[in-house]
Amino acid sequence: MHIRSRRSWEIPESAATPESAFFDRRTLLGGALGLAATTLAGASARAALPGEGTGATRTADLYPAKRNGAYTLDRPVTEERYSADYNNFYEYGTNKTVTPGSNALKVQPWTVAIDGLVENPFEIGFEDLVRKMPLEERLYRHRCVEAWSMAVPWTGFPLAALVALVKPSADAKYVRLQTFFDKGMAPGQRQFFYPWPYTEGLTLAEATNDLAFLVTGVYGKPLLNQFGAPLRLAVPWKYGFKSVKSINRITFTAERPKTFWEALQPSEYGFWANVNPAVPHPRWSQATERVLGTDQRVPTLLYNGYAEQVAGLYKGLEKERLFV
Ligand SMILES: Nc1nc2c(c(=O)[nH]1)N[C@H]1C(S)=C(S)[C@@H](COP(=O)(O)O)O[C@H]1N2
Ligand SMILES: [Mo]
Repeated sequence: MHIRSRRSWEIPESAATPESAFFDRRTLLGGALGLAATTLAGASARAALPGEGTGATRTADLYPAKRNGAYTLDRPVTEERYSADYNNFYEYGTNKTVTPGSNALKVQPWTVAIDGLVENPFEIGFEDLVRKMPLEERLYRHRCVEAWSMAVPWTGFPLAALVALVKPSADAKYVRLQTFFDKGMAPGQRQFFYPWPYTEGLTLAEATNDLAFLVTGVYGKPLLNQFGAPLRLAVPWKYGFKSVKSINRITFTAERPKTFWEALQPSEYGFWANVNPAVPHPRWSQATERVLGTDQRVPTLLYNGYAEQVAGLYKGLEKERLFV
């Protein structure tokens, strides 16, 4: 499954590919079933170029959105041809080439349910939701736990704007965000040993921090499927696995949500997962990162460079495993 030609710049991750390494072990157990599912996906979806397979949400008129100049970068924006061709999206396979398979993701119609401990639970069509929200473009860094990174112009709206709309009740302490669950649309979800649907969570304080962003587009147009269309999260001070894709349910809870990766391997992928170069992953260093589209490794920054905005969220939580 992972046998394919690699470009030279991809090699560093073969040493540090936590999610795949874990998967490989399980695949041996899953055996033929896993293979059959993957082959099926390959057969039904012809190879697509980055840029194909989406735009189906009828929201293209909203792009490009005005850039919010408050969010700047210390590095050039990663070219789309790199970021759109090197993705983690386990619903469509465990190597980085998910674009052809993710053509099977149908984003129209798409409904988002907002429920749990809120005054105003509701279900809303994706298009209606986007048209209610203040769309803007922000330049964000993204740091995968596997030690690669990119810098992208996301379009979306603050998660805080959604929280304000639904009015969580006093006992709501966390926000759980979930990906769709549809084995017909995502062959990876037939891998029964994964705790589908992909689930992530934030404290309410994190969710209402300015940086927590619900993303609907990138590079000045609606999200391509492989980026997690039509709606994904971007929490750039945390490792990339927190930025859950293709969200269709957002639930406010009193208990800390059990996340997909935490359920699989809690010692390696915890709830907090804040970026910290000084705290190594149990199997590799997090001190540096390879920037997609380059051969360069650059130093990784505390909270991925966003310490000023988010460090205060963690006062009093020093006993927690904030950086794993
Ligand atoms: N539903 C879902 N969301 C997901 C993932 C996934 O496999 N499934 N992978 C995560 C990981 S590990 C990373 S690094 C980012 C990758 O985002 P990108 O492919 O847009 O770069 O998505 C995150 N969100
Ligand atoms: Mo990741």
